[in-house]
Amino acid sequence: MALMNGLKLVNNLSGLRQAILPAVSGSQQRRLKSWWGGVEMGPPDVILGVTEAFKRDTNPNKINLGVGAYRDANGKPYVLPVVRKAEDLMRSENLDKEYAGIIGVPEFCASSAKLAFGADSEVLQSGRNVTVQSISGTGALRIGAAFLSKFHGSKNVYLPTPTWGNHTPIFKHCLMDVKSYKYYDPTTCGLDFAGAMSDLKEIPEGSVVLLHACAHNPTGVDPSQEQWKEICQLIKSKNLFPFFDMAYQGFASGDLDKDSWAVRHFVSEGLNVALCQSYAKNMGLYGERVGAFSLVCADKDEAARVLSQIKILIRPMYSNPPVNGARIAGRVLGNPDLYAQWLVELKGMADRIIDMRTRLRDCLAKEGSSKNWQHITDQIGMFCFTGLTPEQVDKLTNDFSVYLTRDGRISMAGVYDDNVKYLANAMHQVSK
Ligand code: IK2
Repeated sequence: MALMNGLKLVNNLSGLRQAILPAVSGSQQRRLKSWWGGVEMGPPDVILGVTEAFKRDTNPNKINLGVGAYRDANGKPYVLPVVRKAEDLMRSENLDKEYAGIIGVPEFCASSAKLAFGADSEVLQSGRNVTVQSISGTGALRIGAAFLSKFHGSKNVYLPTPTWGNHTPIFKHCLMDVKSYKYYDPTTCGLDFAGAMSDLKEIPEGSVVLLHACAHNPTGVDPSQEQWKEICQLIKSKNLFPFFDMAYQGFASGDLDKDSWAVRHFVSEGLNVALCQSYAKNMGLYGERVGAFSLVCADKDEAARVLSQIKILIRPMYSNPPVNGARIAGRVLGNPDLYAQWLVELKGMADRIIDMRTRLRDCLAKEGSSKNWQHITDQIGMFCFTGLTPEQVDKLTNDFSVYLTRDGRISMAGVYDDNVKYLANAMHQVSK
């Protein structure tokens, strides 16, 4: 009966349409056909577009070094055994699927702040941090940018050159004025410390400065602790606002405390920082989208007011974050046995990447390359900024099916025993 009524309704509607159509003009008819005829084709994403091109390639030797996603020693995606354990634990707890609150899973937020600022942090003890769950690191940046845009006195945000490709669009989306400061020196494939300091000196008071806490993406070049101290001093004296992006804690050196040294140093110097965290890389929770955004405030009262406003920003964005990944991370961070296991597995990933850096450099030498590849082992974290030119990158892709971004960045996490020789040969062929 319901079906019959439905069919009648469809017939009546198409009859109505036929009755109306001849009466409307040609241009109106075109409008009825399509709302989006004027929408132009956009360019593919510079990083994720590389994966799309890789998937289309039929060469059995093809290598994808575009996206920063860890692969095991056989080149396969890796789910940390500790994550599987946490999932088993969660299954046995027979959890419900209720909404989290706007700020996400509270235990996860507390553990995440502890991981970043340190268990004995004065900030946590005095309750002057605001920490909310976010849709991974990208979501944390998005919340932070939205908050700054609404409440910070200056709309200027200074990004290092180069920086992760998504930083500019995220801040622009939030109507911030995106500017840059020098960071990388292509002649040394290392840090342009003098350039960075002289640019930071010129930045107007109150501006936001984005800092990669560790394992700078895309260059793999981090300041030393002495250099961080100088940067911190300058930012403090110029009254700039430090905004940390920490997408790789533990992934750079294998040591979580060492990798958060810069953040903790700034806080210990009395700077009230913003901080974005991601568990995509260090816990391998890429698609679970687990992260956190924190603001260190002057006191508990300020923190309560800031939190209330962050909730007001999040609510119309996505209402509240997904619970599954945060529950996994929360268990790993909160259970001493799982935490201890995680440290071992995290170090294992960091060490494999460090080992592959040495292997790649050795293989290039064996190929007979006379170029100086020392930066491959000097750089740190997931990426190596090879110094290859866009033309050399094109040749790598077209002649050898090695996929990477055109800035010459390779994800070291995609290099493993079976492809390192092939890669070294290809790099040598295009750069000799
Ligand atoms: N911030 C930085 C500096 C990042 O590198 C990332 C992750 N980028 O990974 C993709 C790539 O460059 O190949 C993020 C933030 C945020 O990542 P997510 O949202 O996945 O946590």
